[in-house]
Amino acid sequence: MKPDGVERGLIGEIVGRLENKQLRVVAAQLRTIDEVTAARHYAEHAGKPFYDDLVAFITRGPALLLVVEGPADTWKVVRNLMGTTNPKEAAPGTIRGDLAIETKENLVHGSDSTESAEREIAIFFPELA
Ligand code: 3AN
Repeated sequence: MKPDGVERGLIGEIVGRLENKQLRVVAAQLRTIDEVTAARHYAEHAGKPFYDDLVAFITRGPALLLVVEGPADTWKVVRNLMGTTNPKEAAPGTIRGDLAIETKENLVHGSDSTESAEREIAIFFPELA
């Protein structure tokens, strides 16, 4: 959960949606992400026009880092719960569709493949990797 979700007091709402779907929270930490870690995490976006704003946003206050567990391809389940990147187009019923309106402040990040889940868990929870 990105800093906007924590600032807006949406921890319970968003974690509740994951738990209601029967995903298990297996690691959680409230942490202000530093710039070096943000740059590792968002390496694929380096050089894009929104990159500097994205790093400033993701480091501006505590994020809630979560690892959730479920059946095979849980990353897809999480992405479906999140809704599309642009909240203006995200379906009602999704986190972004119901709770966000601008792409820049879209509340949540979710790994987009098994490989990125492994990579991102290693960045944020090296003790689990
Ligand atoms: P998602 O978070 O849905 O996986 P990505 O990985 O394409 O989307 O983008 C990562 C983050 O970069 C997004 N959550 C959003 O904050 C930001 N972002 C992506 N595309 C744009 C864009 N066109 N304009 C502004 N910010 C963007």
